[in-house]
Amino acid sequence: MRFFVFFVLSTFSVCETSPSRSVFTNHWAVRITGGPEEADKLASKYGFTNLGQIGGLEDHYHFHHSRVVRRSTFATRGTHSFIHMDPKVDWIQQQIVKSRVKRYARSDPNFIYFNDPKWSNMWYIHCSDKNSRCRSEMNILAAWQRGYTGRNVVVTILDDGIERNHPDLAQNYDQLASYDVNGNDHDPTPRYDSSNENKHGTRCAGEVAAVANNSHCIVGIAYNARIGGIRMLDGDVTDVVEAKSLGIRPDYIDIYSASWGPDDDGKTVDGPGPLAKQAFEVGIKKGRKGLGSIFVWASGNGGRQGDHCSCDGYTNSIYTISVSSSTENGNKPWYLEVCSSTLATTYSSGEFYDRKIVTTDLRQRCTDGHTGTSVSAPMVAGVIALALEANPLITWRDVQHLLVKTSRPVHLKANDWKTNAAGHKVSHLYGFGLVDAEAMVLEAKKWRSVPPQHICTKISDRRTRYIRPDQKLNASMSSTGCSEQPEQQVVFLEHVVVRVLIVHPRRGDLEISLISPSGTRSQLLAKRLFDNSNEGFRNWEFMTVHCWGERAEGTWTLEISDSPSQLRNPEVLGKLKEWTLILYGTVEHPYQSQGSQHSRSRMLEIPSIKGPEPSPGTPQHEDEEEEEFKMLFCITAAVLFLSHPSNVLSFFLCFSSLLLSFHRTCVSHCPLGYFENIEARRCRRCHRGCETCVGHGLNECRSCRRGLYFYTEENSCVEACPTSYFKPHCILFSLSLYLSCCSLAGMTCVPECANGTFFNLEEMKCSPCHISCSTCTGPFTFTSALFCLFCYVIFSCLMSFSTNGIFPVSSIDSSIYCVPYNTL
Ligand SMILES: *[C@@H]1O[C@H](CO)[C@@H](O)[C@H](O)[C@H]1NC(C)=O
Ligand SMILES: *[C@@H]1O[C@H](CO)[C@@H](O)[C@H](O)[C@H]1NC(C)=O
Ligand SMILES: *[C@@H]1O[C@H](CO)[C@@H](O)[C@H](O)[C@H]1NC(C)=O
Ligand SMILES: [Ca+2]
Ligand SMILES: [Ca+2]
Ligand SMILES: [Ca+2]
Repeated sequence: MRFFVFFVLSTFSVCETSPSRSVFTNHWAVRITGGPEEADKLASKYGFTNLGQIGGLEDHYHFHHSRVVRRSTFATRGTHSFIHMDPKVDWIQQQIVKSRVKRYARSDPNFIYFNDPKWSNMWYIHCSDKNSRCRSEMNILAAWQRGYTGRNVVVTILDDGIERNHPDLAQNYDQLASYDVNGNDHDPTPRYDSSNENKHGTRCAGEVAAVANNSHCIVGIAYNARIGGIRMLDGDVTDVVEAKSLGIRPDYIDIYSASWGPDDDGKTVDGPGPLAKQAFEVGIKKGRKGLGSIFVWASGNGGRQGDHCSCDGYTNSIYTISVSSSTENGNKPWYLEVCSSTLATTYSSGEFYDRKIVTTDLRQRCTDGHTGTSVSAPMVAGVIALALEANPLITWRDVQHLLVKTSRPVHLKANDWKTNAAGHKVSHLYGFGLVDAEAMVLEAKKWRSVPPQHICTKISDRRTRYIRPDQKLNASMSSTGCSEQPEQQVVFLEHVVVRVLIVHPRRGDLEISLISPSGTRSQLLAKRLFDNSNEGFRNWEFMTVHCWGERAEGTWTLEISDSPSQLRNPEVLGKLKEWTLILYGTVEHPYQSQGSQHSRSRMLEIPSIKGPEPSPGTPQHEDEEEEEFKMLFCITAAVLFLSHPSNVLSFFLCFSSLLLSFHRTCVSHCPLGYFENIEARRCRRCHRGCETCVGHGLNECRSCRRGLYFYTEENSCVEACPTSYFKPHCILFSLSLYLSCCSLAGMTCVPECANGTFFNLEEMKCSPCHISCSTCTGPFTFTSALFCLFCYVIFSCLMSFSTNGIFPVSSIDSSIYCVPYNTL
């Protein structure tokens, strides 16, 4: 069967115009027994032309229907479709221009080939492999193809040094962007020891600016940028060391990338001291000749310890761009720290079977084992370097606006994605989502600086409020956005900071949320299992970016809850003594200053049936047919409504969607079912069944509407997964799939086994759990290596598995081992 499908495909794909689009053709393959005469008869009965037998395949005919739309994105309906039900037809299939063609499209003629040996392993930049593990949504290649490679931009890595004579760094190494704060000299070369402890800075530097096409190691994201290193982590880090490091040559260095911070132990609350704080402020005010230094920060690796990045004053600062990580499959990595100050995300490592990052390594080597959020800060620094090349005049705040505007959720999985009142999708795991280098350079190119930053501060009264374990404490404050003081007035929000003075017997028991006037809820603090401190929060500042673009005016509510752990006397109550709301933002709409010739470009239009906008290669028919279908559906809904008034909802929905399609509307984000065509500034329809997509072909889906399953191999949405493919992503069954599913709690991808049993991969059947588990996902053994692996998996699947069980520990290099809980 396969053979003739390809035969038909190759016959028709060559004469079609756009090989990258996957659509239904007006050709069918039919199996009819009874000879050519019978086939002819059936063809004419339903209005087809029989083009004869398909190659050497007996009883298989090629039918053509001239009155059916030649290229359509969905299976067409009409009297011809009744042939499907004719008993004389054994089998019939409308031909689709599908993945065969698509895969050729992947080796697109513009594809850049570099001779660097690890180029093919740089999965987060390009798709060189033909399998479905292709992940290129950071669009770095596309930014390069537009000519941006970081030229004339200077980046430095604040870390444990940089191997300046590394063959993949030497050419871009910049002495003037470097300093050794630990050694107090101008040479940031790391200190070598047998464990290669000081490899971190060199690894980060390569990600940003490793030299391209030099037959060595990798290609940096901004491979023509200048790269320096500030050696400051290899020694006692003090406030002075930090302040010095953050303030080195602010007029020369554009971007500072830092992948370090306070201990990620889940119990520390710490941030910049008074000098480092001043260094940040001086940097954003005076750096880059007044445009502001750009500080990029890793959000932290304390996920396993239940750390929350809001307790890290560096990532939490409005002056740093805090960056999170996601695995290649869009899963939450074990080290990820959740908090509301995270702005954007890049790919990084995940479980041991997920791919890691390749980069330059100490001793002139190359590694494919770079991991954690340390990966993500330099990646974003590289992407910002591309944007600064596109427009060197953007300010430190413009850079943050650009990231808010262009980062996307794509396939990053989190259960807290929400759309704020300004239309931005945001999550506590990933901020505004995966960075998009191409969108960054395109936006940067035409960007006009946002209006000046205003700061509106309001302090609560000094009334002590008790935090009772059984009841949430709600403290509200109404704000005018300082409308009475023009110098401070904020109408449109950027960052929001809440400073709290809380006295509490056990800090780790607290949870704090902030609800904006528009109803957006930011979690400022989550419970931290290991935080036993009785110090409370003494004027600690929590920050959220989740209200970005919303209006400042209205009632703000701080919600505090306390769930006493067994380690404390629940009779002792915590107290909120004072809180301060600090709103940052602008009076004018930040994007109105973009000027009239630019403002239109900020909007994407939803197409209408009146829209005279057939794009090249897109048949007009499909929209018309769909509208016709919609109209018919609406009429049906109207009739139903008239006879049964309880059907009012579908009637209403239908008409509102019809109205939407008749009127062009400007929106800041395309609705579900549409994708942004940036060049045409339009929202275009995804293929039917797709909820999100990157194009409107059948194989360009990224997620599916309810009731359909995402078929990963083909990027399409199907009603049922093919055999041996499992829901919800129709992935071929494999060990790594099985393990990765476990971290997607609640998703079924292995055969379901009864409670107390698990799916045994060796025996391919359900087997009983170890006696200690009520539920499990794997066997339980203390001897084999599998034990660790499954201990780990058990943990990711069953969050409650803790006190009397095994607790998994994992180092940053993903060597996984398990220890009994008590010994921790
Ligand atoms: C890299 O160098 C090779 C020659 O070694 C050349 O064929 C190729 O086009 C270069 N790639 C780029 C992107 O410049
Ligand atoms: C605070 O608000 C929540 C709902 O957001 C409510 O459940 C709770 O009872 C309120 N607490 C008090 C003390 O009113
Ligand atoms: C297993 O137990 C859970 C609750 O403990 C229940 O919801 C579920 O239906 C049970 N599954 C089976 C297959 O018995
Ligand atoms: Ca030195
Ligand atoms: Ca290289
Ligand atoms: Ca942390």
